[in-house]
Amino acid sequence: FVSSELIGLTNCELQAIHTPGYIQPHGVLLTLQEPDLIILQASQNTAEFLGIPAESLINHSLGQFLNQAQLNQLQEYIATGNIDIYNPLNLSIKTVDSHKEVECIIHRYEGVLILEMEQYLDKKNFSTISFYHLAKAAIMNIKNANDFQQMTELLAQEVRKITGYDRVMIYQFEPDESGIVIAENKREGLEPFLGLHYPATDIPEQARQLYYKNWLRLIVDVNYQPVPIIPKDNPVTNTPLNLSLSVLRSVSPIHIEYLQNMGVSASLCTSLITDRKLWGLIVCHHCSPRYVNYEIRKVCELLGQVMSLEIVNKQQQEFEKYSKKIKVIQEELKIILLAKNVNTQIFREKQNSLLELVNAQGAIICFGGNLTLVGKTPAREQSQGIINWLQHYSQKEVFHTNCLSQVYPAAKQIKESTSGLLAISIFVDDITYQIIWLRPEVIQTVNWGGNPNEPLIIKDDRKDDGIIHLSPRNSFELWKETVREKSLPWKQIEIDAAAELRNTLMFAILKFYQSALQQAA
Ligand code: BLA
Repeated sequence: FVSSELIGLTNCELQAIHTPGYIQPHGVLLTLQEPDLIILQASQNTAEFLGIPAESLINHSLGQFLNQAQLNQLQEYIATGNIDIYNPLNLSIKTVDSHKEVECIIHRYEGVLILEMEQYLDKKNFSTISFYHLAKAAIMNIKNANDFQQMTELLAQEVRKITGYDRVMIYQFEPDESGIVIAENKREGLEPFLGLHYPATDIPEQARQLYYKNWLRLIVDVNYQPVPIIPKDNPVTNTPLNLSLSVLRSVSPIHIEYLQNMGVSASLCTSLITDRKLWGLIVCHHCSPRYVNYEIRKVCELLGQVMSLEIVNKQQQEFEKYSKKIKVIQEELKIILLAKNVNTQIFREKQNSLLELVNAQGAIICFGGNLTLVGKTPAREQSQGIINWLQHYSQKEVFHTNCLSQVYPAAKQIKESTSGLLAISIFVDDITYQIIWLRPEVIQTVNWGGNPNEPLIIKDDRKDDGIIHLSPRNSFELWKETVREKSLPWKQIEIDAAAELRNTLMFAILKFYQSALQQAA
């Protein structure tokens, strides 16, 4: 449906998105020399904002448009070495004929002082409730969540309430860097993306690295004309200006095209970071251009930061719940195995426990040629084929794969039940005892967004050039290609649970042998 050649995935990896040389046009950017705050670089739209062309600002002081009191205040803040905490500074700018109120955001990055100004666009759009109250109300609501899923849903709901975007999604990264929309709050009438998966390439590595450093980014209008910064190289560092922490950074054109193709006009995106890793994103979309001021953005950032901690807590709780469940099942199987003679029938009786132990959908149990199938498995003959193959392929005590067809091509025919395999084996006296758990192909198990009974209508995003263009819908299709014949990966806790059952089984077999020997004696 979409091939990587068409969209040039490698281009994505190579793009230096932190040094685009351009900003978005809803503000101006200046870089300043310290300590006298001489302007070194300026975005080319200063004439519209300040009434002074960029060329005339360079090598001059900020005094051209700020009064002495404002300059002194600025100097004072900068001297503290901790400028960020004073953001945003509300400044009154002298223009040719009047004054203009702007929000000014300053930061220092790699030794360069960067000053950005955003004009108050449409003031009435903004809530009069203070930063503190907005954040507090949202956090209180989210804290009421009973579990992890509800927490993510409330997070999406609260962010949408505060920002007013048409759609807010919580996007979680998987271990392979692909991602899923795990919660969504949207305006009625929009196509749902809830439950859909996307390939890792949709948010390439350098973007993820940047979002780890900078928690927030805003795109006011995807149809903007990027504004160049002149001169391109910073005269102090002689390198292109690094906009990693800038609020006006111009966005990668590939991503802009992605948003355009999905009918999105504006976005706001906040990072969720846990254990020093980008865990996910809060992605807000609007169908028309949308600006939210610095304060509202900061509320979102704070929510992202607080919720990042809460995610760790809630996930730890879920993990503990799951560990407890596994322990109970282990105990149950242990008692039965040690009380009876070891035979495959035991597992037919206890099939739910056996499958739940490692979160599998089917299992093949084979003790000395005696075959039992439980749950979703291939037919007997094919199951026997897997047993025969595995005995030759791996003598490991515990063997697992989430893509069996890679090592056992015959598995292609049975991918609906058998894309992933986790096996324990015991070899005693020429007799082999094996339990093999099976998982279906991921595509068969994903939770579909929207109504699963309604057929999905996939919009063909082919344009005049015949190329299929980027959008979540067709990149979901691309993701499906990347997970063909694969199951969900086996988690370490599941592999450990299998290994522990192997120990129990081993113990039961030895006990059986011992009593057989005693009887013979
Ligand atoms: C950035 N891609 C992003 C971002 C998201 C997505 C959320 C963060 C930037 C933002 O919106 O502010 C992806 N958006 C999604 C997904 C959904 C969504 C999956 O709404 C699902 C509903 N993008 C591609 C491909 C490439 C690519 C194939 O799809 C590369 C060839 C690149 N995406 C790309 C780049 C960025 C990006 C370069 C960084 C943009 C920037 O910050 O400059």
